[in-house]
Amino acid sequence: MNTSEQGGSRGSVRIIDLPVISDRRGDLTFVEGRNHVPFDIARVYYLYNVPVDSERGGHAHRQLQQVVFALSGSFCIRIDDGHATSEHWLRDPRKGLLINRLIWREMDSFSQGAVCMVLASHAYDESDYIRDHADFLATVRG
Ligand code: T46
Repeated sequence: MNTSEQGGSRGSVRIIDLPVISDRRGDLTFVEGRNHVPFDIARVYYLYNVPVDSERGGHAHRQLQQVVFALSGSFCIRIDDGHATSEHWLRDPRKGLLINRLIWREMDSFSQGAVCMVLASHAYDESDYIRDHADFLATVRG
């Protein structure tokens, strides 16, 4: 993962390294809730068949925590915590990006055939989304 930041991350996101067990049959990586990720995993979803010019995200969550992985291929996640921005390239299935609550995220630059897997702390709830950036800034800046 290449990570570049403008103004520091302020703890809003961090990289999570998962274990890997390798032998002549290939690599095996596993993830356990409340061990490798700091929450019980309530939901798993994945993005695939994503056009290379697609832009996803463009929202924040009021309560949801998530860890995002590139299981295959690569893509970029742009992070805004309301005070600083950072850019994170995901391309290693052993490394995930933990995104805490009240973080704006945008995703683009998907490679051909990229697969994005997300581990989430809660079930899907549309009322948890903040989909307007001005509302997001007003919420985090209080
Ligand atoms: C996020 C990024 C990384 C559901 O019905 N259940 C679900 O679990 C999810 C994730 C979505 N949906 C519905 C809601 C929309 O009607 O699927 C549709 C597409 O969702 P959305 O436009 O939010 O997809 P992305 O890729 O922009 O964002 C998703 C997650 O929603 C979001 O939490 O952080 O992936």
